[in-house]
Amino acid sequence: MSTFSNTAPMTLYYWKIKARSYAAMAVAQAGGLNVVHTDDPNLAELKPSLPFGQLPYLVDGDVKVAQSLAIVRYLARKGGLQGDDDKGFAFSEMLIQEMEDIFTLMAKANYEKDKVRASLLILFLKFVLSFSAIPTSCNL
Ligand SMILES: N[C@@H](CCC(=O)N[C@@H](CS)C(=O)NCC(=O)O)C(=O)O
Repeated sequence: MSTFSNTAPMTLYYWKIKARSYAAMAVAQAGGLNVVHTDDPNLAELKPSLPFGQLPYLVDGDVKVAQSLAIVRYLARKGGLQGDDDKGFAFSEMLIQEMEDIFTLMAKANYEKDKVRASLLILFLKFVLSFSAIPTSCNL
């Protein structure tokens, strides 16, 4: 998976699943950045070089970034997606944190063994998404 642009490719190490690298790839695509996503990285081999021992991990030449939200922000900055002013930057930050809340909820539902609780979490997620204030309160 990669986006189209002429810049030197960055590498995003993560498994090919829709989880902690997904937002980063969406931002890369929106910003026209050349990011190559690995398919099945060898975590044991990479681990000693990872700042916190975990993936995702982005390598952009000599810049190496761990932590999924730091990667999202790094790519948003490179792609010029953090807004042109304070208001735009605040909106960008809000969206990143909202995305994390939604991801956390989805992960909880995914790993929830109790089917009733899982269903409730999914219902709550749908409620959050359908009543999100973002489309009406921000006019970017
Ligand atoms: N706060 C970190 C969490 C990263 C994380 O939990 N990574 C997991 C995969 S989703 C991992 O690398 N697990 C393997 C391990 O901890 O050894 C982030 O947002 O990047």
